[in-house]
Amino acid sequence: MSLKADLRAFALEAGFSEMGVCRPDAVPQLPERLAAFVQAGYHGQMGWMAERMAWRGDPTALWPECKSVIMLAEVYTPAHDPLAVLEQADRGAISVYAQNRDYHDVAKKRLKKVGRWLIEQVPEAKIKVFVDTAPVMEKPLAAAAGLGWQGKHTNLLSRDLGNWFFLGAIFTTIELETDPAQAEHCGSCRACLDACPTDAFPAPFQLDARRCISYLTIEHKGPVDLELRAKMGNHIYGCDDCLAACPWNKFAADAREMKYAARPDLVAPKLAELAALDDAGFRALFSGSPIKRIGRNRFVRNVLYAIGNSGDATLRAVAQGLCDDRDETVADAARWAVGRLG
Ligand code: B12
Ligand code: SF4
Ligand code: SF4
Repeated sequence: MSLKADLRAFALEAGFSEMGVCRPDAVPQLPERLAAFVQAGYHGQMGWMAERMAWRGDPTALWPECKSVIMLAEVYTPAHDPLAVLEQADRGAISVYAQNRDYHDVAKKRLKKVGRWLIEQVPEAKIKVFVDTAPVMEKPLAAAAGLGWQGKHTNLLSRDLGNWFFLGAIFTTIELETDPAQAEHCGSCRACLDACPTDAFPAPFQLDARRCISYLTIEHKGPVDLELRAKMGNHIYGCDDCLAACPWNKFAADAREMKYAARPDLVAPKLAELAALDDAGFRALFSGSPIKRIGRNRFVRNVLYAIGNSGDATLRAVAQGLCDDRDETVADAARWAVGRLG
């Protein structure tokens, strides 16, 4: 077998569900599209997207020695219906990807394992591994590497995997054979666009992150606009509504990593209990989880927005108890929730 075929076999055995390869300059439209996104202000407070745009938009600038980009898919398909919790107003909805261990740690470990194997085969080669946080546009690169296509919800999906998968990248100085890009199979479907509670898609294939609940609950600091917080429902960390709507999930591959299997206490946690978390309680509950990153204050802010949207008058006292919270954004959210529950 060729080095690439052996590499793919090793990556699949290690737990990834698909692998593809492209050249670092495979998507010449990247700088222009990234610039259009940032110029429109769609990145909101994610100032890091506007910084290092030269690297983010062009992998050859990030690492000039790179000859191949190896893109890998790490599946986390839920075993339960992720939309069921949206019907339970006294419960919080945590997106599927955050219901157990942090994928940044899990996928990076696996990428390093695959990278080490590659170096063992070609000792003079160099590699760099990336998951999410580096200035690398993983979705268009994965599309160029043949892992799937960017759907109208902007995430990568494929006919074999559905859309519940993370992406990871290995950049290498080895020139591996590339894979053909896949055709787009969204057709006339617009289920994801119609499912979005906040109308965050200005057009198909484009997202205004400032309106996306995932951004609002995870990235946005300070109070959320009144118009948007009322549309957040009981989403308290991330959002899966557009992903869950996609008909290609009928063919979704099963998750292979038990570390992503939902923790029972995070599938539909009680808002009243989450609102009572102090710093220590928050850190203990979310140790090893991606949720830990946003800290107690932003999390409790989100929980209070969900309480305000619950229509459940029994939760009014919970919000009342936080109206004088030391964090001004939490106190503002609490007063808003009390007002909504009248
Ligand atoms: C910033 C970011 C966010 C932001 C902004 C999302 C966005 N769509 O840009 C926020 C916080 C909102 C977010 C949310 C989520 N994210 Co996020 N996020 C990222 C991150 C760090 C960068 C993405 C980026 O570069 N955006 C900039 C824009 C310009 O790029 P783009 O989305 O590819 O946009 C393209 C289109 O607009 C296209 N375009 C424009 N016009 C047209 C027209 C046509 C016809 C076409 C075809 C294309 C096109 O050009 C752009 C460039 O290709 C990546 C990790 C990484 N380093 O890549 C993860 C990543 C994209 N996120 C991921 C996930 C899982 C999520 C969530 C599902 C999490 C959740 N459950 O809450 C949601 C999904 C929300 C959504 N519908 O996108 C995964 C997606 C995996 C996958 N299968 O695609 C990634 C890859 C992380 C990872 N390593 O797995 N995320
Ligand atoms: S993640 Fe939720 S809010 Fe964001 S675009 Fe998808 S459906 Fe809309
Ligand atoms: S829901 Fe429909 S339009 Fe959206 S990504 Fe899936 S197939 Fe494409």
